[in-house]
Amino acid sequence: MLKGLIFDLDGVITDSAVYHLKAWQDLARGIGIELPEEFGDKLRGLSRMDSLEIILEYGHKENDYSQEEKEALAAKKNAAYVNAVKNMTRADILPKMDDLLKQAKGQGLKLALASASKNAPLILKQLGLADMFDARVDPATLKHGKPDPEIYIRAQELLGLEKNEVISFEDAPAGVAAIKAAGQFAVGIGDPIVLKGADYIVGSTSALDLTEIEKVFEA
Ligand code: B16
Ligand code: MG
Repeated sequence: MLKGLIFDLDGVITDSAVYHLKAWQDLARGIGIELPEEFGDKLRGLSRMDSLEIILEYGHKENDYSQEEKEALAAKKNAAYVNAVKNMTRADILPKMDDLLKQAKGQGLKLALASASKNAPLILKQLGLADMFDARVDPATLKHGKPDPEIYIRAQELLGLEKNEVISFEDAPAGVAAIKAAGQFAVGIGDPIVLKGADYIVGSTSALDLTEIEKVFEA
C-alpha cells in the first residue's frame, strides 16, 4: 500500500539545472574549457565534485589540479550558483508539482526529499516549500552518489517506510538507476529512451497525474 513519495529536486520540483549549467560554464570558461549547452544533461543528479571531475575530463585537464585546487574551483562555482538561486521564487516550481505535493499531503502520504544538492534547503525556502517535506536526506552524510541507491534507501528509512510503500520521482538516468537499485517504484520525468528503467515515465511534470500513477503502482 502506498504510504509515501520521495522526490529528487533538480529537474523534478524545479529546474535548477539551468543555474547549475550557467555557473559551471562560467567557471569552466575561466580555466579554458567551453561547455556546450548539452553538457547540462551530463551533470544531472551528479554531486558537485563528480560534476567538476567530468568537466575537467571533458577539457583534458583532470590531472592539472590538486585536490585542494579542485575544492576551490567547486567552491567558486557554488558561490555563483547560490547567488543565482537567490532569485528563485514560487514561480520556479515546475508545472503541476505544487498541486501534486498538496494532493499527496491531503491523502496523508509522507513526503521526502532525496536531492544530491547541498543547497536544497535554500532552494526549498526560495520556492516556499520548506515545510512541505516530512524528511530530507542530508547529502553530506552519504558515502555514495547516485546511481548508488543509498540516498533513496535513506529517504525511505527516514519516513519509516518499506520499499514497496513508496513511489520515487527522478529526472536523471543515474537517479532512476538509484531508485530501482533501492527496490522502489520509479517515476521518470524526461526522455523515455534515456529513462527506460523507470516503472512509469512522463515527458515533463505537466503530464504528471498522481491518481494515474497510483493505479499503476497498485496494479
Ligand atoms: P550542489 P538533484 C543535483 O540535484 C543536480 O542535478 C546536480 O547537477 C548537482 O551537481 C547536484 O545536485 C549537487 O548540487 O552543488 O547544490 O550540492 O537532481 O539531486 O536534486
Ligand atoms: Mg535531478
